[in-house]
Amino acid sequence: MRLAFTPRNLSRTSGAFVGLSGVIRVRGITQFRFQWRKYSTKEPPSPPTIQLEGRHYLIDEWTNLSSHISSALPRKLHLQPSHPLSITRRLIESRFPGPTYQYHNDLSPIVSVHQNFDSLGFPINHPGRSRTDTYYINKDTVLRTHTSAHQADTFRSGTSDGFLISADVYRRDAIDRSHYPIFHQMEGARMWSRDACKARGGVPAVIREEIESMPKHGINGASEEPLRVRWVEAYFPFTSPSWELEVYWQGNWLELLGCGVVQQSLPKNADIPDKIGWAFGVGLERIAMLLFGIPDIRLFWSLDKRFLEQFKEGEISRFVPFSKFPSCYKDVAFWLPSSSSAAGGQVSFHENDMMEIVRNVAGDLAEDVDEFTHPNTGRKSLCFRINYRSLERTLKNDEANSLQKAVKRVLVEEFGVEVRG
Ligand code: FA5
Ligand code: MG
Repeated sequence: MRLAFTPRNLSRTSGAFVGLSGVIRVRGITQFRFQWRKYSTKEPPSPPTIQLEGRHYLIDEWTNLSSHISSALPRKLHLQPSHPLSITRRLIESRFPGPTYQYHNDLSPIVSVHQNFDSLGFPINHPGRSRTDTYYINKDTVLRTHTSAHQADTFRSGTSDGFLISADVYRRDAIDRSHYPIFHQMEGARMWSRDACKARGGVPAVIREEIESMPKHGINGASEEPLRVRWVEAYFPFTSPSWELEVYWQGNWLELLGCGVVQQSLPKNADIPDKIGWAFGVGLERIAMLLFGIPDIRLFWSLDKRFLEQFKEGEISRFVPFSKFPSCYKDVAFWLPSSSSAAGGQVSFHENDMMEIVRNVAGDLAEDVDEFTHPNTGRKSLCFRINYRSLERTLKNDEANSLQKAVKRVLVEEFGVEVRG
């Protein structure tokens, strides 16, 4: 890892620094402001920390949080009453009534590696744990990658048989119209005592009975066509068997949720070994896109009145696009440096690093980023096509060119690549 920092503010009193703040870059793609807390010549400097939600966290070689991400932490879109994500959340909550189901909507996104991975049985070499996939605050602390991070604690608290947890989650992931590095999930789970169900025909019979009695709704969403859905067998370390539910959307299968029967290790570790249950984790943006006819996941983050004023608490309405602004495609092709010539040894480059660079440079002006194979050469180089497009205005070619120039600069300066075109 390469670390570089640009001091912004050095203050000096009676010969001793009392404060130092600036911007720290970990390979350019990861930058945030830091503050060294007060010290004098008598006191050794405190190690660098990052402040999130009012607390200081030590940073280390695992830290890979960008300012684009950390600045979104306070938004809490799922709690804004007339935002489509909150309307969607409330609609699902109304089908899972209390007191059986308790709702948790304000759990902090900052969780331990143990909560996010270990408590759910993720093996140590699971790709989801890598810094290319997960935002680490430091080696022990992450931004939750899924609401399942709270399953074990909520089962252990034992305050209700079922729960719904709605929250913002964070992942280094692809850039396209259905993926965003910050999105919202709702975790649902329900436990039954095997003994208590015996007299009523066993757990499956009791579940069937309960499903029959759940409140129904007649909502079809924004599409006039009947929805095509399919169940796909899946794998999660904490459920077995497991499935994912997909729907047909804009010409492709779009995944909505993962679910399954909770692995027995979870109730066992939560001191409720007699219990058995199911859990699901649904992407709230994906459901809201279908319900409201929202064509691009970036729109959820829009502060444009033309978006926000279309929605009312408790109402499902069809999104009316403002207008379709033109796209601006820009390609970049580059060779990675050989590991021997790379400063500091081996350089590894993951597709998600490209996504992170583009997000940091272009923010929501990047609509999608595709990796493709350059047709003219057998030699392996990396080629990406970036589609710049604003949802709110016409993007000028000059503006797209300067974004593209900035992306190339980060690639060269921070990853040492040789740009070919
Ligand atoms: C999970 O996150 C599991 N925790 C779900 C689960 C819970 C399984 C409980 C079993 C029991 P997955 O990675 O598939 O699974 O994500 C779940 C849903 O989140 C996806 O189906 C999709 O709707 C949504 N999602 C995933 N990545 C993104 C993204 N980058 N942008 C928007 N939505 C996303
Ligand atoms: Mg999935």
